Amino acid sequence: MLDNRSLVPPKDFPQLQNDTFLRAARGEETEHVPVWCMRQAGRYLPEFRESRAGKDFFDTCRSPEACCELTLQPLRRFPFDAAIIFSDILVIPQAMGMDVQMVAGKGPTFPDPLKEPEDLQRLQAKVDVDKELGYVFKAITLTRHKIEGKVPLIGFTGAPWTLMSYMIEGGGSRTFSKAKRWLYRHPEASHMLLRMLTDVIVEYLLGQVAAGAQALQVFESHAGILGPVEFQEFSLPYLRDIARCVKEKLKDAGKDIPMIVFAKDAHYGLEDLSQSHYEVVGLDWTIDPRSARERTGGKVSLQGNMDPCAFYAPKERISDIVKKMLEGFGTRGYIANLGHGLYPDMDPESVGAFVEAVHQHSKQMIKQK
Ligand code: 1CP
Repeated sequence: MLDNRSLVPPKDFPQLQNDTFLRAARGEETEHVPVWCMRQAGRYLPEFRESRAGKDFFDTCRSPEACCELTLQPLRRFPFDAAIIFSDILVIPQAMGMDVQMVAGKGPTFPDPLKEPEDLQRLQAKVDVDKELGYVFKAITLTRHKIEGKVPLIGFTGAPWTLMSYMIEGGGSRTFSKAKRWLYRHPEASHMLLRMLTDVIVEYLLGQVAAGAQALQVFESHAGILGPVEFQEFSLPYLRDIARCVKEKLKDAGKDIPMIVFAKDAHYGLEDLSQSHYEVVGLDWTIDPRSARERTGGKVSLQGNMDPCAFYAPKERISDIVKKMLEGFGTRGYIANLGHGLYPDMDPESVGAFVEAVHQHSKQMIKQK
C-alpha cells in the first residue's frame, strides 16, 4: 500500500509551461484545442524504429532511459499538447506472474494463458507495485525531468476486462471467444479475476501519480467485444471503482489528477461512462461528435475521435476533416485525438498536418466566439 507521503511527487520538476490539455480535461477555457495522438510514440516514426531495432519489446519497457527517449521523440517533431509515457498495458499481467512475450509479426503472446478457474491460483493477487512495476515509475520520473515542463505527462493502464481478455486468450484475437467463454461459464471466477486486476491497477495508477504522472488514461480497448449487458456487469463497475478509489486516495493527498476513460466501441455505455467519475471520456471514430455531446450532457470533457485512416488522405482533406470534427465537438471541454492508435505505415507528415489543423482551426473558432 502506498501511504499519503509517497503520493507527494518529487518537488523539483520543471515548471509546466503548457497546461492547455489539463485545462481542457477539466472543462476550462483554453486558447486552442489541445491535441495528442494515441500511439504517438510508435513505429510510424523512423527514429522509433531505429531505437527499437534488435531489442526485445519488454526489455525496452523495463529501461527507464529507453522509455523516456521514446516518449520524447514525437514531441521533438510535433507541437503536441501532451505526452504519454511509453510502456504497455501488459506489464500488469507480467507483474502478477504471467509470462508475456512480444513475438515479431504476431504481437503480444502469453505462452501459458489462463485456461480454467483453477489457474487463478497461479496469479500473484497482492502485487508490490513498487517492486514489480518500479521501472515504470522510474521512467515517469525521469521523463518528467527531461520533458522540461513543455507539456503534461500522461500515465496509463489497461482496464480489467481488456487485461483479462489477453490473459485468457493468450494474445490478440478476432472474437476473444476464449475470454468471453469465462464470462458465461465462469462468472464468479471472472469477477474474482477482474477484482484482483482492479486492486493492482489502483495501486499502479497511484504509483504513477507519485512518480510524476499529471493525468491518467484507462484503456478498455476490448469493450466492443462485449454486449451492453456484459459491459454493465464485467466492465463498467470496475472502471468506476478504479476512478473512485484513485480519486479518493489522491484527494486525501490533496492532489487533483484528471482521469480519462477510453472504452473502444462501447456506444451503448456512453451515458454511463460520462457518470463514472472520469473527467474525460475518450471516443472511437464510430461515434458522431454531436450525438456524443448530447448523450454525455456536458457532464464530461470529450477526447477523440478522428478515424486514424484519415491520415491516408491528402493534407488539405485532413484539415477539412479536423474542421468538421471541431465544429461537431465545439472547442470547450474537448481534447483532439484519434479514435484509436496510429498505424505503423502512416506518414509522419500527416500527423504534423493534423496537429497544425487542430491548433489553427480551433484558435480561429475561439477568437470568433
Ligand atoms: O515493437 C513495437 O513497437 C510494438 C508495437 C507496440 C507499441 C508501440 C506495442 C505492442 N505496444 C506499444 C506501446 C504502447 N502500448 C503504448 C505507448 C505509448 C503511446 O501510445 O505512444 C500504449 C499506450 C500502449 C497500450 C496498449 N497496448 C493497448 C491499449 C491501446 C490500444 O491500442 O487499444 C493495447 C491493446 C496494447 C497491447 C498491445 N501491445 C502491442 C500491440 C501490438 C498490442 C495489441 C495486440 C493485439 O491486440 O493484437
